[in-house]
Amino acid sequence: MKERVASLLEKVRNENPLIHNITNVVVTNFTANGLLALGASPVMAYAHEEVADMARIAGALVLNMGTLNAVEVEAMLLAGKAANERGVPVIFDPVGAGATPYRTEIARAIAGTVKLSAIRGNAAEIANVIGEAWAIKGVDSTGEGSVVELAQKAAKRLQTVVVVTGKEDVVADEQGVFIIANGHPLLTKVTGTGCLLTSVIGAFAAVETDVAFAAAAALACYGVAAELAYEQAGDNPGSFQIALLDALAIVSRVHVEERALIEGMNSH
Ligand code: ATP
Ligand code: TZP
Ligand code: MG
Ligand code: MG
Repeated sequence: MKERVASLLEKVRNENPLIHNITNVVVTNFTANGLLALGASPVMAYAHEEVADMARIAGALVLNMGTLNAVEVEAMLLAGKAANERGVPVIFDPVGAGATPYRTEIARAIAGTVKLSAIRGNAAEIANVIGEAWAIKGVDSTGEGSVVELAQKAAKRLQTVVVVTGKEDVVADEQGVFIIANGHPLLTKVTGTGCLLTSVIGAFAAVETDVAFAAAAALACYGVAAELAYEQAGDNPGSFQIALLDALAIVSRVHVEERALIEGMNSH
């Protein structure tokens, strides 16, 4: 499986997919730089007049509601519809779902209107999208529970690939589950590391039709990159943020084959 993950990383770099992001104001620049470092091609486009055209030519569309407002939500729905019509994979990050009634309502509306290839969030966000109680404070998850069960339940309910991240990451679809144990706690001290990850999943889904495997591969490569970044930067969040961008550029087949902690329990 690690060889297949490494090959997919190389495929992202070889194909340099265009990733259309409609994302939040906190993470826009970091997301663009992270995708570039990885070897993908980012574009941020929000105008109602152009989102459908941009989504149609993208390898993947990433919708992130971190700093949502009515105009942006409409842009997401327009882009999502165009992507669905053209078979472009759509990845959704329901940032802060459950923190306010508006966020929860919009997250459910997007998940119910756009045909998603995958949804990625922390446990609280995913739980809130499907109406399960789970603690959330601002955009950070605080709850505890069976993340595997939650991911499986959400995959069934939403009829899509569900990615729940935290200390360990879980990818679930109706066929089975992947668990990925790479990463570093310093990822929780830099804002936007979850949002960038969602866009990285978009880059992998752009070049692989098995979206659950694409997501698992993205998580493993991203987690290994975070480990390399920590070795460069140590316990310094500012340096770690930059080191993560550098690590996304250098993470290689050898790193993945040596370090990936990925377990599959399914037929993928
Ligand atoms: P939150 O707002 O809860 O931090 P998020 O959207 O930032 O959520 P995370 O769940 O933090 O997303 O996931 C982002 C990345 O950080 C993932 O690669 C995940 O594996 C990693 N990560 C999160 N917590 C830890 C941890 N304690 N140890 C190692 N890696 C972690
Ligand atoms: N507030 C609204 S969006 C956002 C903040 C702090 C960024 C969240 O980024 P991430 O990747 O979920 O940590
Ligand atoms: Mg985080
Ligand atoms: Mg997040």
